[in-house]
Amino acid sequence: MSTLKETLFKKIEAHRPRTTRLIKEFGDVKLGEYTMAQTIGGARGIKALVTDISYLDPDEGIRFRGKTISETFEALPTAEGCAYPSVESFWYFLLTGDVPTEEQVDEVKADFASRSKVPQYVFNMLRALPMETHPMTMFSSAILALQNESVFAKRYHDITKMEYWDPTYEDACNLMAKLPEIAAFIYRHKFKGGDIIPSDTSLDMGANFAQMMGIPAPYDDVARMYFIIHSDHESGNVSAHATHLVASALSDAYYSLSAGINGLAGPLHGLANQEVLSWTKQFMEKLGGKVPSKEKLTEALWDTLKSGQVIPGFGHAVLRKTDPRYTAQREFCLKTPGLNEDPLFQLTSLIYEVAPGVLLEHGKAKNPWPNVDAQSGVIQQYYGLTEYDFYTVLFGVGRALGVLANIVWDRGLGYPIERPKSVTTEMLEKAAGIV
Ligand code: HAX
Repeated sequence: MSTLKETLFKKIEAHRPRTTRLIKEFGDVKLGEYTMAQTIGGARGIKALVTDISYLDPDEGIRFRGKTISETFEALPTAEGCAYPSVESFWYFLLTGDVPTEEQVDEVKADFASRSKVPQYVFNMLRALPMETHPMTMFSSAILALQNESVFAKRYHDITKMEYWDPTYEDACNLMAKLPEIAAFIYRHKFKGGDIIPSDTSLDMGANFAQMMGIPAPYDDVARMYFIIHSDHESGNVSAHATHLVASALSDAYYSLSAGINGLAGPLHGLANQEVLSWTKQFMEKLGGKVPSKEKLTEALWDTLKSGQVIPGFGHAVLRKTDPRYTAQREFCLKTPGLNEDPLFQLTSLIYEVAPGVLLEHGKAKNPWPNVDAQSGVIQQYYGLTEYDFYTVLFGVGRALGVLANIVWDRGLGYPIERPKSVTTEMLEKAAGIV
């Protein structure tokens, strides 16, 4: 058993009594009340999910295993010449809550290398899809096609409930080891005439992904940063919740992740990174590539709102301040010569100055500040990844880290099948005393 798996097993075993005790001895303790508006409004804010992997504070933003984004970057080991920690070290940290040693990170790298071979039928299936298929459809289909490989599905009838975490962990690692190559294949197949660059598993995930994409350094660091900051955002967001929900039926990690990726493909969720770039670029093209004045930008933002569209990249269901994932990417842009002068970055900075005021005046959005998606496309396009309908796939590789770590723990702690209760409109009217 690898150090990671052994450590994880010990942590799961140590954690189980805490969950069991809470259910047995304190199952009737009330966590709060909820309102009609919350029930109609997408279960907003109802405390109905448990995770110890990350927590989203409305004002402070995300903490992974108790650490903010900058604390996470600082704590995890960074290979020589790299500005960001390896994705492998982050995977160890997300699963166990422990900062791994360099030897432990090397072990994860070697383990991923041994699991990384993508079966040929996945590539054949992707090649058979119409070329105009959206990259997210390709990505989700490839994950689902791999379900054939599920260790959980094969072992399910031979193991007990408390052992479910083990094959789920195997499926999660097998998926994480393969997703970067699948993502890069989709990119090169769809946008680079099928000129595929083979995987080099002697490299860490960030460097290997950059080379399979055909983008030179420092894109390896961009990939590391990008995958880490997009990984987890507690359990209530659409992609995490969809993955958890499907896994709660004991569907394996392939079915579950594919469902989560389908949720990520919505424009109010992960696809917002594509929407931001398409909105911003179209606007700049109209102005002949120039950064607009504040007045012109204000006008364009109002035009978008008046046409009934949302301003992509702004607002959040939980956050009430600027998203620290936005800030982490902005800091990367500011400290990168060339990128800090890029017209698209300048326009994004101007939108940051203007859009919150417009949204406040508009008076609807509870949070007028930018989220993760407002900044991410700027970095990608600067490094030559201009095909913005691919951006959500990058988000998906990162998000897989978080949602897969979560479903391993879900199985470890034996969380049951999800089954919230629905009511009819008439029942709500009766509760309101109007019928
Ligand atoms: N532009 C215009 N209107 C907005 C808005 C925005 N950026 N953000 C919220 N609103 C509107 C909502 O549409 C809603 O309008 P109605 O009352 O007419 O339905 C109202 O303000 C209240 O919404 P809210 O409570 O502030 O926000 P929600 O929790 O309902 O929605 C969203 C959160 C992120 C979906 C929302 O802010 C939005 O649509 N933002 C733009 C899309 C986007 O950037 N999505 C990515 C979010 C981060 C993420 O998940 N990344 O993957």
